[in-house]
Amino acid sequence: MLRRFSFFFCVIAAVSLGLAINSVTAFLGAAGLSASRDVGRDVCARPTVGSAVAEPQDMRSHDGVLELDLSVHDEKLPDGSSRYCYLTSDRKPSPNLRLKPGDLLLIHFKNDLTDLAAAQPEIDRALINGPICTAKKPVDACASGAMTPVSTNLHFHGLSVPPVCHQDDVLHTSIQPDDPVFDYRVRIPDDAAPGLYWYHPHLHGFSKTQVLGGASGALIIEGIERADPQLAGLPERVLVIRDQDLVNPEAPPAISEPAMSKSQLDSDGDAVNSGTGFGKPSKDLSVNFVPVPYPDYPTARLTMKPGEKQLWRVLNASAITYLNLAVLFGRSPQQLGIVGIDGVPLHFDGSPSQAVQWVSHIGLPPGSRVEFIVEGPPLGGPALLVTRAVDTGPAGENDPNRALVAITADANAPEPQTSLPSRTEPFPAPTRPWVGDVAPVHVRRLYFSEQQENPNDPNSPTRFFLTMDGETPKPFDPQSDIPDIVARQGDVEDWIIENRSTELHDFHIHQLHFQLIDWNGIAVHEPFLRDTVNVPYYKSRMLAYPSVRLRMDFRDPAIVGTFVYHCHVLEHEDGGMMGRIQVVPASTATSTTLSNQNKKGEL
Ligand SMILES: [Cu+2]
Repeated sequence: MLRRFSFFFCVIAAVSLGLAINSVTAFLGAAGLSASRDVGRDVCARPTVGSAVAEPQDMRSHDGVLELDLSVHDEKLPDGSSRYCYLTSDRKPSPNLRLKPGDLLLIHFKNDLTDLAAAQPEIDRALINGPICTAKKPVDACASGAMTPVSTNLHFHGLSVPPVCHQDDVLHTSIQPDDPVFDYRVRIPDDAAPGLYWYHPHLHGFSKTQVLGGASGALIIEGIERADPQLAGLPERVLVIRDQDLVNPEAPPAISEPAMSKSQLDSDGDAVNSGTGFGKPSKDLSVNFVPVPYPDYPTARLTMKPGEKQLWRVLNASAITYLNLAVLFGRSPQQLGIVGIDGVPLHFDGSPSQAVQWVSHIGLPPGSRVEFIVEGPPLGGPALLVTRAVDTGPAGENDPNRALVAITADANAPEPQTSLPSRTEPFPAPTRPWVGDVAPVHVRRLYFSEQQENPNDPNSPTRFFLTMDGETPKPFDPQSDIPDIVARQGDVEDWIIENRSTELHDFHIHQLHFQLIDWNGIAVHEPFLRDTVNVPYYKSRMLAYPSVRLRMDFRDPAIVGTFVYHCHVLEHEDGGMMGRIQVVPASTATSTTLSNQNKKGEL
C-alpha cells in the first residue's frame, strides 16, 4: 500500500514537473517532455454537431501480422469535461483493427496521459521548490497494479485470449506515462469467431472516466461473410456509439413529458423515473465521435444508395448508456437482419438456427455489439437511426428516445471504405460440442446488489456489489489475489445471476462467451453466444429476484489463469461490482480451501 502511494506521488510529481519544465522550455523554444507534449493542443479533436459519420481508419493485418503504434491522450475542455483518445502514429483516432483468425496483433502502446486537473496545482510548487521526485524506482508495468488517474491499460473485449500480461490481463497490468512503450502481443485464436470486438482501458476505478472520455475502438475478426450467402459483397460500416457528459446539462427538455399514464406507474403506484422515453438523458451520445447532444438531438448524417443493402457493425462503447436501436423510414421501423451478436455469428457453433434473424429493434447494453443487414431508404424518404427508451429501473439512469443519424438516399452516395468479400463457403464444423448440449458440472448463484453508504441518507453515495450467494456483499478488492470463484478448464458450468437491486445491470465476463439458458425463469436456450447480458431489475412485490441463467464455457484450453467478471455499466464496475475467477488447468486438483470457499456459492 505504502509502495503504491509513493509511486502515485512520484507519478504526479513527474507529470507536474514535466508541465513545469515544458512551460520553461517552451518559453526558451525547446521541445517539451513526452508526458506534457499535448498540453494546449486540441489533441482529441472531434467532429462538429451535424457532421457526416466518417468511418474509423481501417488498419489490416498483412502476412499474418497487424503491427501498429497506438498512444492514449487526454485533454481538458473549457467546460471542465475531459476527452480521452487513442491515436495512431499518424494521429488517426480509434482505428478499426482488422485481423484474421490466427493473426498476430502487435501494438506498441504509449501512455501519454497528463491528468491536467491533478497536475495543475503542482506546477508552481515544482517551479518554486525544484524537483519533488528526482529518482523513481522503475516499476514493472506487468505487476504494478497502480491505480492513478494517469494509469491505463488495454482490454480486448470479447477475445478468447490468455489473461496474462502483454495479452489481456487487467488485474495487474498498469502502464504509466513515464513508462517506456509497452508491447501488446495478441495471437487471434485459429477458431476465433468472425465479428466485431473492441478495445478499451480497464483500469479499476478509472474505466468509466477514460471510456466516457472516448477511449475505445473497434476490432474486427474477418470472415463474417461465411455466415450467410446473402452477405457476399455487401458494403460494411463500423458505427461506434459512445456516451459523454451532457453538453447542455441545464437545458430543459425540447419535448415535454406527457402526463403519466397508468403504464408509467410501478406496482406501488410510484412514478417510474426512467423508461418513459422522455426527459433529460444521463449522458449525451455520439456516433463515430459526431455528438448528438440533448435537448434537440441534431442528428449526425450518412448517405446510402436507395434500397442498397449494407452490413452495419454497431458497438455500444458507452460507459453507462443502454441502447435500443431501430431504423425508421418515416415512422415505420424497418426489419434489421441480425447476423452476429457480441462478435459471434448466430449459428457459428453449428446450432440449427437460421443464419439471419430479422427484427425491428435491437437492445444493446454497454459493451455489446451487433452486426446486421440494413436496407437503404427509398429516394426522397426521411430515414433515421434512433435509440428508443430503455427502462433501467427506478434507481437507474434515464435513457430516453432520441434520434442519432439521419439517413439520406442518394444514387451517388459514396461506397463505404470496405465491402465484404464474395467468399461464401460455410464455417468449418465446430471442434467442440455445442455448449448448450453439455451438462454443467456446477451451478453457481451470484447476485448484483447496491447499498447506500449511509442507509439513512438516500443521497449518500451508492456502493455496488457482485456477490456469491451466501457471502456478505463487499466491493471488489483490487489489492486481493484471492479468487471469488475457482473453475476448472474443460468444464461447463451454469451461473445464475440475480439482480437484487432496483436498476438494470449488465453482466460481462472476460476471456469467454456464454449461452443464455433462462431469462427471468423462462427457458430461452438461445442458439447463439453472448459476452454481455442484461439482468432485469427488482421491483417491490416481486416474488423472486429477477435472474438470468448462463451456460459458461471453460473448455478453451488457452483460457487458464485469473480474470474478472463484472457489470459493464462502468460506474458500477469502478464502484466495486466485479469479481475474480481463477480457471485452473484440467489436470490440477482444486485446492480444498478453495473448494470449501466456493461451496457456499454452489447449489
Ligand atoms: Cu450495473
